[in-house]
Parts: sequence; structure tokens; C-alpha cells
Amino acid sequence: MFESLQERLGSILNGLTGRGALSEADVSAALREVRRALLEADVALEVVRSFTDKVREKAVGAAVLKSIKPGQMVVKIVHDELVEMLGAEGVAIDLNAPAPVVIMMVGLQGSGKTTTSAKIARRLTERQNKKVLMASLDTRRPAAQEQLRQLGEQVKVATLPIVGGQTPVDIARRAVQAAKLGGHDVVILDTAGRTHIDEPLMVEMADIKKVSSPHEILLVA
Ligand SMILES: Nc1nc2c(ncn2[C@@H]2O[C@H](COP(=O)(O)OP(=O)(O)OP(=O)(O)O)[C@@H](O)[C@H]2O)c(=O)[nH]1
Ligand SMILES: [Mg+2]
Repeated sequence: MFESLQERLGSILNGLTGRGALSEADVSAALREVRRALLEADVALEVVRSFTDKVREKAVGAAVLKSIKPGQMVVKIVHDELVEMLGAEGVAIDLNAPAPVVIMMVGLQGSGKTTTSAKIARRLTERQNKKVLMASLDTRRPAAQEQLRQLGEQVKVATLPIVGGQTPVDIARRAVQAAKLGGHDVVILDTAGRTHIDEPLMVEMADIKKVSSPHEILLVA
């Protein structure tokens, strides 16, 4: 989103050169594009409003550094504010619990849960020397479990053997059991996504949570 925004802002603001400070009109033109880009990215209207208000406050009258164009200055302010809004400081995954520590991955369809599971598994394995087991609880999308198995192979992290006909709750239970038996430090449960929040999904999530007692539940967005 930020890249497309940068392009759009670039095109409207390229014309503005050689001024000492950002004027109200410069900033307003840029903020129209920012608002549009955020709305297109499905950001809630209220959030968009408060975000653009904050950027306006910082940008109007801001001195433009000699070496850059006013458009680039607005982009920088927008970037800094986005970082601030999304959280400037990273928070480490909390593994401070008896092994196996269960991490449950949740999120809408296609948000990157499976990919992120593998990335986290690799990181924990390589940097924190943890023995990790990943399990796909996605019994709906064809080949979802196979997708995680292949990613596991790529990052050299164990995956729970695939058994046909099991429910997500069955698989969650089996994963925790296997991790206990196998002496794993961490189990990552990759759940199925949906296009929207629906009742069966929420019930399934609650049941998975009940049987696996995750120490961390990570929303992938
Ligand atoms: N550019 C980019 N693409 C990503 C990232 N993470 C995942 N993807 C891609 O996004 C697509 C969906 O990723 P998955 O990890 O399968 O997403 P998912 O949430 O598990 O999807 P479902 O299980 O179908 O709900 C794949 O084509 C990934 O390669 C990322 O960080 N950056
Ligand atoms: Mg997936």
C-alpha cells in the first residue's frame, strides 16, 4: 500500500519545488490521495480521519529539507506516522511457558498465515535454537496441509504427519500430543482462513483454543 501511495503522491507533488515550507494547499492535495489509498486498503473511516488529521498537523508548515522535494517530505511524514500507528516497537513472541508452547495463527483467508508460520518456525529454530513442530489445521482448502508440509521441508522444520479425515480440533490435539512426545519446545498451529468472520469459524477457533491452550494467538493481517 505504501508503495502505491508513494507513486501517487510523487505524481501530484512532483510539481511542487523550491519552497521553504509545506503549505496548507500542498498538504491537502497530498492528503486527498492518502485518504483514498487508505480507504482502498479497507482502513476504517474513523482511523483514516484521525490518521490524516495527525499528518496534516505535522506537515503544514513543516520545513522542507534542502535536499528533498516537498512531495518527498509529505511521504516521509506519512511514513513516520504509519510506523507510529502500526507500532514503532516490535514485540517479541512470548515463549515463557512450559513446553510445548503453543502458538495459534489466525486471520482472514490469504492473509499469510501459512507463510508466516513457516517464517516464525524458521526464526525460532535458527535464532533461538528451538525445536519446533508445525501443524496445519486447514482441512477445507485442498492441499493446504500439503502446502505447510512443503514449507516445512524448505525451512527444515518438522510438520505433523497428515492424517486424512481428521477435524481441525482432532489435529490440534494430536499436534500438542506429538510435540509432548517428541520433546518439541514450540508447536505452531496454522488455522484455516475465511473470507469473512462467520459463526462456524468462531466456534471452531474457540474449540481449537480450548484443546490446545495456546500461549500466543497471532493475528496475521
Ligand atoms: N508479498 C508477500 N506475499 C506474501 C507474504 N506472506 C504470504 N504471501 C503470499 O500470499 C499468499 C497467501 O499466503 P498464505 O501464507 O498461503 O496465506 P494464508 O493466510 O495461509 O491463506 P489461507 O490458508 O488460504 O487462508 C501466497 O501467495 C504467499 O506467497 C508476505 O509477507 N509478502
Ligand atoms: Mg493457510
